Amino acid sequence: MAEQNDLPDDEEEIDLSSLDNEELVEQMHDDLYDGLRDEIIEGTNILLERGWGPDKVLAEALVEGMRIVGIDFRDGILFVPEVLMAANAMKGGMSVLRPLLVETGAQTIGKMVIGTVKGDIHDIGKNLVGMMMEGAGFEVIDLGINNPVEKYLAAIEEHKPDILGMSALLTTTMPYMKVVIDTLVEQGIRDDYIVLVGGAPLNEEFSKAVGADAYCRDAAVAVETAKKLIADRRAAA
Ligand code: B1M
Repeated sequence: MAEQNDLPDDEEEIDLSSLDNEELVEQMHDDLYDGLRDEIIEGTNILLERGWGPDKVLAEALVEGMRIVGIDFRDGILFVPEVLMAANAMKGGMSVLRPLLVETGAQTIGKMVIGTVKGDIHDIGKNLVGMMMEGAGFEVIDLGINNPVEKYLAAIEEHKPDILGMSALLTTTMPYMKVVIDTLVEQGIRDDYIVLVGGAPLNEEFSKAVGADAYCRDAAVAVETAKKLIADRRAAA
């Protein structure tokens, strides 16, 4: 019989250090799903102490966990607040790993510059996309909100990303995406980048009309699309 002060089974504290590696990685997937930042930081540190390389911890514990989150977000099982919490937990793990990854020079999947277009200050969706992309192993350079074309151009010149991502939430600001893409065309650099666009008022047709490579309905689709287009591009090269 359970003692009076025992926690119910699903609230029992788990001693992460008592788990073997396989159990710990599985537990970290669950903790990411539940947005438990402190547990993710602890699990990350335990795996590192057991001799795992930062790239292995990133791939097997964090990225794989966020992949599961991404699938359930895409399928309508998880919603924005839960994904933001998962992304925040992921960021906790990343804060431990980032300096180590820089040291070891581990390869990221690709690089993306992302920003909300000029005149638009909505950034919740963009931030979610950035976090999910980081979770999937991309390096993300976030330009924030209200970006004029010059800011995008300076950023792609400086960071040489694979992907330029733009977000817009207003019907009055979404046409600005065409201004940016037309400028890339004028400068003869359009094909140097994969251009992805997103935001609630956009759709596939709009994305084609402005000359983007793809419209991303949500953050999970952004990750899938980015991975696919980068793989296609590398295969073609
Ligand atoms: Co504003 N707002 N807002 N707003 N706001 C909307 C967009 C609106 C639809 C509300 C409404 O009237 N029903 C409406 C737009 C109407 C229209 O254009 N037809 C509107 C308006 C009118 C305004 C103001 C003009 C209001 C005013 O001041 N009179 C003003 C505009 C200010 C400006 O930008 N210049 C304004 C201001 C604000 C707040 C500051 C109060 C706040 C923003 C806070 C912030 O972002 N930090 C706000 C909010 C919160 C909203 C709503 C309620 C929610 C937006 C949101 O965060 N959604 C919104 C109504 C709605 O959409 N239901 C509304 C959650 C987010 C996770 O979804 O951003 O769609 P979303 O992102 C998704 C996908 O779209 C996609 O992935 C994300 C994650 O799955 N995605 C990308 C997004 N960007 C991507 C980029 C990619 C890929 C995928 O790149 C590769």
